[in-house]
Amino acid sequence: MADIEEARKQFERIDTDGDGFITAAEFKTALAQGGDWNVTEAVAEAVIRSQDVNGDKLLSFDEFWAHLNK
Ligand SMILES: [Ca+2]
Ligand SMILES: [Ca+2]
Repeated sequence: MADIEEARKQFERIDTDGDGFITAAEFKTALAQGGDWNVTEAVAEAVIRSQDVNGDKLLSFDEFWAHLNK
């Protein structure tokens, strides 16, 4: 069971424009900052797609949280 406070902090760090949704571009930037420079836009999109429940190509906190608890 992940910690929801930690998850929220992590989510907010990735969601750089603070609109409450993580885009593929934001995800890619976050991974690059974490030192993972091999992640391309296509990979980031695939990761978002794999966690995106409602198909809007954005990751909401609920979707992010659900994935952590799988
Ligand atoms: Ca955002
Ligand atoms: Ca979504």
